Amino acid sequence: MRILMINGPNLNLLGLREPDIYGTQRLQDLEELITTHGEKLGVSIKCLQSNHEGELVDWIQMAFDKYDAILINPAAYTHTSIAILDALKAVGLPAVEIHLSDINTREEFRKWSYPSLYCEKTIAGKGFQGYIEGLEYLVEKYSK
Ligand code: CA2
Repeated sequence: MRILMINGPNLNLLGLREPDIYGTQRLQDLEELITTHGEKLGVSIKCLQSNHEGELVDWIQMAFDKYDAILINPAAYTHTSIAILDALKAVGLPAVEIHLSDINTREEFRKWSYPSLYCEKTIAGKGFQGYIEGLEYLVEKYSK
């Protein structure tokens, strides 16, 4: 099974700013954690991050027939991007939405999520553990 993990804008700053909200670990730590956990589960993980909405859309489109599922934290585009929702719908792969912080207990504008209209699950407020849970969900449900 091949899984594409996509992280959106500003997540390249993980561990460098706002540690009270996003923790002290770096994006590279997250990517290593998920890759290693994927190996234990017998799946391969490709990790991508971009600050650009169109690039995120391109990668979701590219996933069609190359990957079996998508783990995505669209970051701020969660709350604004119909383009990312449309790309997920168009590609039709199983997808889980992850947020490091609990978007339901922060500002009002973070409560709305476009990708949640498509994603099978939204996991928020569990930090890196949320990505592990999302990965395990996809592997348990879709690994052949
Ligand atoms: O909690 C999450 O994972 C978010 O997707 C993170 C986004 C935010 O816009 C969403 O509402 C919730 C922001 C990502 C910013 O990442 C940073 C990481 C370290 C330092 C500064 C920003």
